[in-house]
Amino acid sequence: MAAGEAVKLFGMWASPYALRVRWALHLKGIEYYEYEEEDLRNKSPLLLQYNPVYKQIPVLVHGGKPIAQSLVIIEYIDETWKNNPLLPEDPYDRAIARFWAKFAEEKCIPAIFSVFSTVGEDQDKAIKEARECLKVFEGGLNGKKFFGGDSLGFTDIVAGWFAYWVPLNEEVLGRTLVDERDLPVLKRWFQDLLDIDAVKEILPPREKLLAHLQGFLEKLTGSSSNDMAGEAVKLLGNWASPFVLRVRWVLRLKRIEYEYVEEDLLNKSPRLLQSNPVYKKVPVLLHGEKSLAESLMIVEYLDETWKNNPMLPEDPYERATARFWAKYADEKLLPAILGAAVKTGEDQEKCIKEVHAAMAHILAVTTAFLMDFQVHEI
Ligand SMILES: N[C@@H](CCC(=O)N[C@@H](CS)C(=O)NCC(=O)O)C(=O)O
Repeated sequence: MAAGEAVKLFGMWASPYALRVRWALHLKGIEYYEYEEEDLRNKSPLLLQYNPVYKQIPVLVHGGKPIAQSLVIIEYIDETWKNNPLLPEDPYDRAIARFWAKFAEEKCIPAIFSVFSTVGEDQDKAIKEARECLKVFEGGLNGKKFFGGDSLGFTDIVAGWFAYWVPLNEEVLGRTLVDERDLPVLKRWFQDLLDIDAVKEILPPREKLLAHLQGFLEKLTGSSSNDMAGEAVKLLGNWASPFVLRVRWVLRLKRIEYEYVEEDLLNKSPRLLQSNPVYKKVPVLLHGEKSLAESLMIVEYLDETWKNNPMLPEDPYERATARFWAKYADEKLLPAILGAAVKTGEDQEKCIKEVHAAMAHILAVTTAFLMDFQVHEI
């Protein structure tokens, strides 16, 4: 087949398998191909015709001939367009490149997948196993910058999407898989890959992919198998309220989409009075037909409804300890702080002492919380 024949790619924007093919085309400078975005829930007749065996994207059509399976496609591209070779010339080096690509495909992907499709203790086990697998994989770099040497090669193209997907999945889950301490070589390879213009130029948009992964992970882990998780979420709040802020932190950390409604606390809306008739305060969470008041109740409700990025530990004793300190902060520390701010004379002195005593207890816990959840981002 002449390299000059028409090229068409069937893909899906969030598919790492399609991305690898697009990277290969991009590195070869084949910019003129036609791209067909597939809706995988409603596949086009043409896709089914071109890939009747797997019925999957990516499919490359070159001069009217279809080629399926991303690894097969990449080798085809490399053999058809000879510039910027992805596989080395030497047969042994080619075999090694194929060996690591196969290892990434058959060992690393399922190991990574199981981290992001489990929760709790199963997830801890999956993280340990995936790290072991990735440790072996990083050994394949063997002192080189890329698997291909100084520039990207076949294995880099095949496994390079880990560099973008893994940190985003970590963000969604609130768990780390690849860190500097355990996998320093892989971490550096991630960074080196993402520094390459040809790689960066065709990455899917970060926020869009994050939202997509969030939905995907929820389906996988059943974390929103609770039917309610799909219902619309609204928050009645006030910009200056720390109680509202803590609910917003949790909504953000769990990447829950919601509508924010600002309340004027000097002129409360009928909706606020109706949804929180007992306290008549913000925050109020409206979820589907239900409404819920009191920030600590809301935080626990969100945590139980959306299981990703857990706020409370799994162990019952650790959960009780977390609730103990949260209650202490609200019932002891907060009144003392307010007292210190508004009272005078001896009463104020007493409150300041109480604040100091309370702070001494709570400081370590609060610091750990702030460090853990990077609340400064929100
Ligand atoms: N081994 C295949 C995997 C391709 C694949 O899993 N494609 C997914 C999109 S990421 C797909 O088309 N899924 C639709 C389906 O399986 O019905 C390859 O390397 O091309």
